[in-house]
Amino acid sequence: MEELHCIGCGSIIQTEDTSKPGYVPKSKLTEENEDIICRRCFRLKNYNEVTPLKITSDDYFNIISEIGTKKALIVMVIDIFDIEGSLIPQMPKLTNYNDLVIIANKTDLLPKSVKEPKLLHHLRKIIADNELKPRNIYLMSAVKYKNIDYIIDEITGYARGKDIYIVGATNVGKSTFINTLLKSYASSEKDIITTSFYAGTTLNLIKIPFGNSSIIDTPGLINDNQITNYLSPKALKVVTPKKEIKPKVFQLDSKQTLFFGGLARIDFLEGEKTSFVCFTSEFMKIHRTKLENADDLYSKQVKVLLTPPFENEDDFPLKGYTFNIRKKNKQDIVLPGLGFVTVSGIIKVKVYTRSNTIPYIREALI
Ligand SMILES: Nc1nc2c(ncn2[C@@H]2O[C@H](COP(=O)(O)OP(=O)(O)OP(=O)(O)O)[C@@H](O)[C@H]2O)c(=O)[nH]1
Ligand SMILES: [Mg+2]
Repeated sequence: MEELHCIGCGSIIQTEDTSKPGYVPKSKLTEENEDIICRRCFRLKNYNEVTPLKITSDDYFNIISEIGTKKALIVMVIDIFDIEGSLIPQMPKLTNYNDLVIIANKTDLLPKSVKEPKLLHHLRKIIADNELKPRNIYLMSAVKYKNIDYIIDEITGYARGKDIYIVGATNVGKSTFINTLLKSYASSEKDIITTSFYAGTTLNLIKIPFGNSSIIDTPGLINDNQITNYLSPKALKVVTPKKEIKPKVFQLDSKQTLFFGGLARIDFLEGEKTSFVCFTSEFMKIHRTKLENADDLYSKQVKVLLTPPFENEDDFPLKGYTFNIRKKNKQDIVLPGLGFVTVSGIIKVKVYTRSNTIPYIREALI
């Protein structure tokens, strides 16, 4: 039988093993078998039901290594809400130093007051610090179609007829971008590629003809420091913002603590009373308490009052990092994958996050 691929996730279609990618019941295979989708994609598209199934990093590197053998344009998509978690410094090496372009997606989640030039300046710095040398960097919202036409013009210009590979960490919106592009340019009416809020949706390359060349969706790299890879579907729904983030403001005295569910914590150790402006998902529960009660509260209330994580889920040992903030300008305390908290003044804080996602301080975005 000729090898068939699921148009939703790229898996090779098979009829033997329901627990493996690409499963389709034999009875569903027809003579034509055009645009076939596997059971997992069918359930995701129709019932938004997740069948957890992830590729291993070995699979990922095998799949992605194909790109290194070609002359291609590499488009790395990152998540503006989790820049550090979604940037992959080793991408040029993995793709044999083909031309690179970087797109920062999900800009619709940032408050409108964010100034794009400032954001781009900030991105350029992080990208350079990671020794990446893209031909260009763009801001985009794949769901809101923001900048899509301009970006498509630009990347087809850079590609000059070569294939275009859309790469990046899981869940940054690679497949959503391609669906948007197909709806704008190939008058496709519905989403062709499966997308979902759960990380690890695309499982293999999906090649789509585009002008004289192809645009190719790829699976996401599962990044150790990306919090989305550790959360259950239920927890992910809480930490992922659905719309423009409206900050929540807390006036704190020193010796007070903020909990972000049971996923992060900020202790205000020293400094004058100041505001902590929290840019996190609208569903995130932020709980204020006295520092002296914080340890006790966490041990009694994690998974109860402090959620996520929820009952029966893995709980995260939190690890603390101390920062002395002494800058005149406002600074952001970044809680990777969860958002950021803007502070000002000379203060000392201890910031706790899950051990693989390390918090850091940056110049305020806003
Ligand atoms: N707010 C917002 N959400 C987006 C945007 N683009 C994608 N998403 C959401 O991000 C989630 C992941 O999107 P996908 O397109 O499946 O991401 P992917 O990079 O293909 O993910 P994998 O295939 O798992 O590597 C989905 O819930 C999308 O709706 C965007 O521009 N803004
Ligand atoms: Mg995908």
